[in-house]
Amino acid sequence: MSQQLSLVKTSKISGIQVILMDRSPVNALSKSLREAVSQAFDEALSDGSIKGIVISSGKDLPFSAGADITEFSSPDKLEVSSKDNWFTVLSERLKSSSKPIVAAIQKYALGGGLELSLACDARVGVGSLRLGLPEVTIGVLPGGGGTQLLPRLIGIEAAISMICSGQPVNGQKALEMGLLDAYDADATDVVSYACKWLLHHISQGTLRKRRSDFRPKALDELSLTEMRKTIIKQSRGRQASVEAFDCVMKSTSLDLVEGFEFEWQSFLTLVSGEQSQAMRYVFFAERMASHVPGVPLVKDDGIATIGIVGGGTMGGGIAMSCVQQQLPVTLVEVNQNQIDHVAEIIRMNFQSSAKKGKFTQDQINRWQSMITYTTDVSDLHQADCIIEAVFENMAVKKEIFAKLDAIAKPGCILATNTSGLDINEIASVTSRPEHILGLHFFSPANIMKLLEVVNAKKTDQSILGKAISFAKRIKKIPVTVGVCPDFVGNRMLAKYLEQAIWMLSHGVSHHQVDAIVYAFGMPMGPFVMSDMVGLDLAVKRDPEGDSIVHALCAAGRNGLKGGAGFYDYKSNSRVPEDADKANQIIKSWVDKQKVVHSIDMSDEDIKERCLYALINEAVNILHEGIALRGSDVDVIYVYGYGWPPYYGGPMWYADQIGLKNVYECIKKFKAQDLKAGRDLWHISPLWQTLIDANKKLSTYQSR
Ligand code: 3H9
Repeated sequence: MSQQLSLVKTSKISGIQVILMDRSPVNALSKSLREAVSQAFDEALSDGSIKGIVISSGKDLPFSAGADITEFSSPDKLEVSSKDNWFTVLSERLKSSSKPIVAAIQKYALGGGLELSLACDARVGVGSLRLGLPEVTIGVLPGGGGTQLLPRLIGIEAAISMICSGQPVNGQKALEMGLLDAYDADATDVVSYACKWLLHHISQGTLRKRRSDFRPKALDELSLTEMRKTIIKQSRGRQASVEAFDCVMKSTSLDLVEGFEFEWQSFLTLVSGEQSQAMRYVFFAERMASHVPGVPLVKDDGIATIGIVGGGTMGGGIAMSCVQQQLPVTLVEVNQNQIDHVAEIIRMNFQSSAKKGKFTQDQINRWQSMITYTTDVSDLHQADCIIEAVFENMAVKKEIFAKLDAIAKPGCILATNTSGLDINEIASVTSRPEHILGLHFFSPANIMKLLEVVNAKKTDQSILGKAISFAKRIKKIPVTVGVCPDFVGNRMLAKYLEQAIWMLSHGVSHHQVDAIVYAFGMPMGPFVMSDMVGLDLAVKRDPEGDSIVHALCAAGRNGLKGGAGFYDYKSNSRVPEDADKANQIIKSWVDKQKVVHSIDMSDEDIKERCLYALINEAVNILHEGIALRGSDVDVIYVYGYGWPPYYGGPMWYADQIGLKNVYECIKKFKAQDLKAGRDLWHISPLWQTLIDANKKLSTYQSR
């Protein structure tokens, strides 16, 4: 007989009690779901006719995405001691249970979901699976016993790798490392698979009880110190990874109950800390970015085939992203040489990921065979979405769009990957501007998650909805923006680079700026980044200009790819090294500048000038309605430019400093710069409006 509890469904199969968690969409373990699971366990334990228990998820639902993150901001939902923490209480209760309990996992078991399964005697899974403890990615650590139970199951080193990186493993890997006891990639019915497995082991008496009664082998002192140093270096300021490491280490010296308590206190400290609050904000901001008022979100974008025009770095990367999600691509290049070149680059990129163990050779072969190359644009007549990815030249793009308009089938989405040209102008050469939009991928397009979806003046909103859904399908994070030169991310970046270069004229060195920005937490400073992108790109965009970048390029220093830019680079190295030649070029360029009044800049000024230039431009962008929300800007900066997620993004960061403080500082910089002969800060009236209303940038919505 089947019993219906609100969030849990139970049934009995051959003496096995099956408990199915049923909370859409991801089985987040909210307080109410936890209570329902507890109640179902109690009933199963007290029923004499039950031989064993299987816990799983309702049809089509994942096992669980872990604790309900929305509850982390309500202290009443979090208990003060591990003795009251549901996860660890349950873990202890299950340990003492006389009946074997198996977690039957489909789709994914993450965070508290995986911890729930670790409390069981065994774990089995079917189909494509992800198992992981991603807590550090939202600034906390596994607080449901994971740091104590996982090392006992799979060993210290493997547990550290999973917990401190937050990266999940797939089903096969989980089986090999002992995280799963049984796995069938081809099976579809996880409950019957688990029941069969459990009944077999009960009949044979071969089920081992959970291995929680021993302590994992400790690392020797030297390895421990080295490993901790590596974690500190890799985590770059993220407290949670280091705290998680320390918790895992405690599993070698504390018994389980003491270990749970140590872990829980660390969890409580982190969850109320600034880093986790910022990272949880980013988590929800990312999801909110897909919701645009007036844009219908579609489950099925109707896109089955993709056309790409241009097989440069961007076109090749976009093709890789599409085929990895089973979307066949037809790629157009100008001649056979170019086709051979792009095919080879794609092959090499896939191979290098295969060497790192990310993909199998079979997958790569299949993906490569899904790309058809051609020199004839009319071969794209069947494509459902065509992405133009040629170099940044308006005349060339217009010519291509006129051709695409002539051959594309009705309803086809026509997208340009321009990083900043006027999409309205591009659309104007076609008879169907409502089908035209921007898909601004970031380089390398097969790796970078951010995608600016550019809503042009005449773009049909249902087409925009399809483009957002397509972006998610190819595992990108879409943020919708309006048309303006450089859109959102690069427009902000231009002001940041402008400040960085301006500071050189005031006796600040490029090394100093880069070191300060890096120490703040960005992946690299503005000058290292410029070298990486290529200085010649800026010169191509503005050949008549007269900047430090032009001076360096004139001396043959185009950036990293040529081994020389603001810095020198050894062959095959990305490590910037001090370059006398560049220093001389910079010095003579600075000497030529007509700075009427030199400004004294402290390290703090340098940091603020860089960061506030970004923030100030974002406020202009929000005021113009080019970005919809402050949180969208933050998503763009975290996922497109490496802003440290524990500072939430530029808008969240400004809120923490206090908008009035940031505003006053910007006004001070503007006054200083005006006195020195330049007007670099355009200050939007939105600043004063927000300050007067005591509002925040991170929650601001422009319409
Ligand atoms: C934890 O477990 C702590 C424990 O160790 C100890 C505690 C004591 N909570 O991403 P999607 C929502 S910490 C609440 O669009 P997908 C999400 O906001 C947790 N809500 O789908 C969205 O809502 P909306 C450790 C959650 O298929 C909807 O579900 N776990 C949670 O692309 C659909 O999500 C994690 O860090 C949650 N845990 O991806 C995993 N998860 O529709 C976090 C999702 O209103 N979650 N929602 O926008 C993920 O990584 C992805 O959401 C997941 C699904 C891979 C699960």
